[in-house]
Amino acid sequence: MGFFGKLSEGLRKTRDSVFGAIANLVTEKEITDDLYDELEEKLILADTGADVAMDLVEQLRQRVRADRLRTGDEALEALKDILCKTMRPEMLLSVDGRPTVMLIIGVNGVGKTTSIAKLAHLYTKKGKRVMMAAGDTFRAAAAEQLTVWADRVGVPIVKHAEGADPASVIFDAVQSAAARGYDLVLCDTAGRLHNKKHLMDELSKISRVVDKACDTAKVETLLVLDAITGQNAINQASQFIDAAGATGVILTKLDGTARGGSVIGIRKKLGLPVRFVGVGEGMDDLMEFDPEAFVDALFEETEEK
Ligand SMILES: Nc1nc2c(ncn2[C@@H]2O[C@H](COP(=O)(O)OP(=O)(O)OP(=O)(O)O)[C@@H](O)[C@H]2O)c(=O)[nH]1
Ligand SMILES: [Mg+2]
Repeated sequence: MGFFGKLSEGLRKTRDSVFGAIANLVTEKEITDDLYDELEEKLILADTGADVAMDLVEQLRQRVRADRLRTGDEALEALKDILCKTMRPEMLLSVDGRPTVMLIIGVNGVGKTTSIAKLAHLYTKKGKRVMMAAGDTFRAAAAEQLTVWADRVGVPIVKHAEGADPASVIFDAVQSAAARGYDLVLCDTAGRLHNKKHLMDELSKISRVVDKACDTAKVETLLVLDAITGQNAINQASQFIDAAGATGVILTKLDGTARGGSVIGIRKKLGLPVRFVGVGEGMDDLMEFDPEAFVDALFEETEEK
């Protein structure tokens, strides 16, 4: 299955439960206040969050008025455009550091380790030389889990004994990656719920050691959020972001929810671009986030009918 097929399949529940209905609503009804109210309700059902839903509907209202849109099809195109603009990052993510170091952070069980495997696979396919660092030294089986993935994807992994200092694992990995000309170091971290101070200390230590290991390294800190918990996760993320200096989001498990609309408001709510979305458990199931493709997939089937 190609990129679009996988994305489309991963968004099937969300499309079937809400966005198909939104497309029907907007294209089949007259553009009235009732329509806007219904649209707002449906967006909230899709888990965009109430404030984001209200804002999207207001933008659509203004667009319809300003551009004198008459037909439902025109209104739907306007809505799609508004959704894309809301999600579009200011800059693309590029792996051009020497090396680029991605710290993958987030609470328990959201999909950090699996996302590292998928990222390794994705960038290996793009011809990048990728290394993993087993920075979750807290949980007994964490390094083994990552090692299984490293073998499967076919990339090297740097790991220390359980209980070792995560910063020292990451130091070794970055130093080795720089010496051996690797492009990307993917660093796993522990998912335990940190208190803010502990988290800040640990992550600032990791940043310092990355600098020390290699002063040309470029760090991206990606916060993993689980789409199944959606708005709850987003609302609890700000503390994490402040403490960890996150630069982007990976939204996982979109395939497991009918409420995948949470992705729409992330940039606005957290001030961070969504960089990748997870749509399954396999190593091919992570997509670079592309707002246009995402919106097309959300509305796909309905348009073809
Ligand atoms: N359906 C689906 N499952 C996913 C996705 N991403 C991760 N998972 C599953 O979520 C579960 C937890 O994934 P992990 O990668 O171990 O999560 P983690 O954040 O590393 O967990 P801890 O290390 O315990 O904090 C696993 O069963 C994964 O297969 C996704 O995009 N879709
Ligand atoms: Mg893990």
